[in-house]
Amino acid sequence: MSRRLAQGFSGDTAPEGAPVRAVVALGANLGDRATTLDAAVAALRRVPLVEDVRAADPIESVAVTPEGPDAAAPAYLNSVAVLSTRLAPSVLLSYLHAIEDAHGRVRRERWGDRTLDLDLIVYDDLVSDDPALTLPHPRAAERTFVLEPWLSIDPDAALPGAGRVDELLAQLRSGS
Ligand code: PH2
Ligand code: MG
Ligand code: MG
Repeated sequence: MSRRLAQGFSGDTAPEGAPVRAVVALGANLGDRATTLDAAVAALRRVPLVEDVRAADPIESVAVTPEGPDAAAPAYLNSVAVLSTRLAPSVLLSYLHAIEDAHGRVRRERWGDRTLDLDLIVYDDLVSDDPALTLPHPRAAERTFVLEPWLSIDPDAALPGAGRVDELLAQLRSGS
């Protein structure tokens, strides 16, 4: 766990209540995906101490499974929201889980089909290996379906510890 996370974020809010930037990835591959993603963004806007939510236009993507891309599985709609918050990361995560639950999320197998998935990708510049909330999200750097919508709303986006999103995306696309 990083020192800031250990010392500065034990309460419900960020230190001194200063707003920080957070990035949330949204995904859905069951049900009315577009309506669900719209509703999830609306729900994010209603979370207390969350402001300035900006969401990317959703993109469609082939389901990635532990065995690799699976074109036979229901395809995903993916988006990314950038927001400003004074919530501590663990509290923000709890709200994300509550929004997932409100949209009928059933937790069965890992990476299984889902009505709604909300992942906290970045919280300020925090780097943490806490298993309850690893930051940045450990697989974000290799997920086109996260990086592409994120870059569309923030051309200067960067993943702490991994680099600029435009460069990560270029590497993924060139297969390097
Ligand atoms: N999420 C997963 C597993 N696989 N594939 C795509 N295309 N999009 C996702 O959001 C996604 C996935 C687990 O969270
Ligand atoms: Mg996910
Ligand atoms: Mg998730």
